[in-house]
Amino acid sequence: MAGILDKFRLDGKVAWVTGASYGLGFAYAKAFAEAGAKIVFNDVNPEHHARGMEAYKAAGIDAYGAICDVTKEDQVLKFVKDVEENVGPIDILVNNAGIIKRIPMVEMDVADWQKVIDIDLTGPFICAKAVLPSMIERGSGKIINACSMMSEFGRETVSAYAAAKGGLKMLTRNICSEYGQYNIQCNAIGPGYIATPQTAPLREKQADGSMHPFDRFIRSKTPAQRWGHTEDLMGLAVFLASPASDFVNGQVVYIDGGISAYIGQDPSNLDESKFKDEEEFDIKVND
Ligand code: NAP
Ligand code: GCO
Repeated sequence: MAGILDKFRLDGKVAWVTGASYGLGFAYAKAFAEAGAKIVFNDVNPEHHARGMEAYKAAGIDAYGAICDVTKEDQVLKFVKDVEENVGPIDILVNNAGIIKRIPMVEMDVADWQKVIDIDLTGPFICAKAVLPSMIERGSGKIINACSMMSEFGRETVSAYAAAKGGLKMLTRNICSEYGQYNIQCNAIGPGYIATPQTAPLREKQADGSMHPFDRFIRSKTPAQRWGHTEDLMGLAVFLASPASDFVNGQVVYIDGGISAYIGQDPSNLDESKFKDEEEFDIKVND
């Protein structure tokens, strides 16, 4: 008799995580592998991709990886065709690849705006469109989008990113609405502030060795007074990729340590001596 934990297994499934050489994407893929899935991933930076392949190997994961830019539909269609030929049809897509540019809106070039929109919103459209026909034909599929606190809240300097992540929330709901009839579930993970290369600039120590003002700020907005870690998100990723979530559709599940439920406290009240330094990363991503 199958038990409840079997519902969280991914045995025999092919999971594609975009932008998964490191960061949250790597954590999602590692969790899927532990649940039994075959992992495929893509990236754009050849050096990062090579490091990613090594990291999967070191973790005992026989991942299929390729260089593929999610904003280029021809590259995505070739990637999906190669995966179907070499691995099998894609059962789970995680639209994880994403960038951020922190620039005051009035100073932001249209080119910078467009790059963020292309990668963070159009990329998920292109990748979902590439896998949906096969999911429809097979009568099942899971699509998980990478939303964000910025799917709900704005903040200074992240106009393009917030617009993209807000749009991605609605794309999630629309894929649910249009394709739920084919037993396809499209949901989103909404992480809070997680320690990865993308957020490393927000934690950099100041010249005098003191805490980055944003680091102190975000801890004052988080009940647990800490940054999230990639491990914190792995359980939710497996849940949304597995049969355990077959009746969950069109949802953004926020996993933010309580930020979205808490008005926050005066950052000067925080006892900095309690804080542990976050992991440092040697991968620098664009800002
Ligand atoms: P990250 O450390 O910056 O990693 C981003 C990944 O996306 C990298 O592997 C990067 O590959 C890849 N990528 C960028 N542009 C691409 C493109 N055009 N085609 C294919 N891959 C591309 O980011 P992260 O912190 O792990 O975040 C992952 C996702 O979660 C992002 O969508 C982010 O917006 C979202 N998110 C993050 C947080 C957080 O606090 N960290 C919170 C909420 C949501 P290369 O290295 O090859 O460029
Ligand atoms: C920022 C951060 C955030 C996180 C994440 C929060 O500059 O505010 O980069 O946007 O990346 O999206 O959920």
